[in-house]
Amino acid sequence: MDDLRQKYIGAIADAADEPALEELRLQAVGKKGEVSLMMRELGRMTPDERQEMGPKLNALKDEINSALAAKKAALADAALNERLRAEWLDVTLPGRPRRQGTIHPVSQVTDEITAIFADMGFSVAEGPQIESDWFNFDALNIPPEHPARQEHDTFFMSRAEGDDRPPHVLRTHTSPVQIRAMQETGAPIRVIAPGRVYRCDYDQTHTPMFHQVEGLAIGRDISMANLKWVLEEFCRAFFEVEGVELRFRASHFPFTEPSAEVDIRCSWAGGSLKIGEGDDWLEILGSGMVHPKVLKAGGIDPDQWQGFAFGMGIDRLAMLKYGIPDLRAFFDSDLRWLRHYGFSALDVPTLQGGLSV
Ligand code: 2NL
Repeated sequence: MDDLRQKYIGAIADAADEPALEELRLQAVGKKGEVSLMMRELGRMTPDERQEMGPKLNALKDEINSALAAKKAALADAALNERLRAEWLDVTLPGRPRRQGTIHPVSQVTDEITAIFADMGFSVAEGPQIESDWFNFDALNIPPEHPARQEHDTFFMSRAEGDDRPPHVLRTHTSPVQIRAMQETGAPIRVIAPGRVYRCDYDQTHTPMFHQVEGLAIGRDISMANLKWVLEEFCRAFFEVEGVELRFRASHFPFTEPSAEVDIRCSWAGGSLKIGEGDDWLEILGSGMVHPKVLKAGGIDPDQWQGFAFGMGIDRLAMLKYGIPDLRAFFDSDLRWLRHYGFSALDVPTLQGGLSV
């Protein structure tokens, strides 16, 4: 029995892995194991022999089982240590840099608007942000003493003493871009002019720089009916609502006659804005038939040509579409809030609606 003890305790200590250990367990204390077979012999012994051998065999069995358990634990420990060594990682290494940039909502909305009007045959015109007061005002039928000049809260460029060239201003609307486009292209013409404009004003709904898009369509017989269709198509595509409803309210602008302000049907129920349903109206743009004097300033004969124009605030459209409450947030230096509204670096503006003309 001492031989048996020596044999198994030694072999267990030397076992290389768990399968080897299991093999030893079966050989020693398994059903047909050496110790188990010896225990079966007890039945054939005399009571005295049994009295002596029984406890010894039980002790041997216990001893082997303990050695197996201890070796099993030691093997598991060694395996864990090996994993810890092999899978070691340096948590102090700097992280991989992540993309931080996002598309600005104003840029995205500008692209969305451009895509929609492009589908209706409008091209994009651009022009200087510093304009002569002729292009910004006179050409738009706003003569020097016109009250609209004051209402525009214009930023004037400073002039050196004795410099009496005509005053220049930061453009207060993108209309001068369209005057230039008319002068360059003549009629017929279909353009939109998106871009930055400036007015000396600052509160929750006004920033001194904001973005406007104006549109202009001149042809032989372009009418208010065409204006109405173009604006309805635009709103349907932009707000992604099939049943948009617009309301044209008579208004006044110096550069259009007749003029209309346009409201869109909406609901403020539950504190959130829904476009295209409900009993409320939201003003979204100004429009009208281009004034003959403005056509003339653009070098177009008002006896031969006519057309419509409209203007709207891009920032406001972005706020309405994406539910952004405060205009000033757009022009903060800290743009982390953009992520809250779902603007990501990978967002690519899409062609809206699939309009056809
Ligand atoms: C508004 C109103 C408007 C225009 C802009 C325009 C341009 C030319 C000729 C005639 Cl070149 N009109 N632009 C016309 C009507 C309204 O803007 O409330 N904008 C935010």
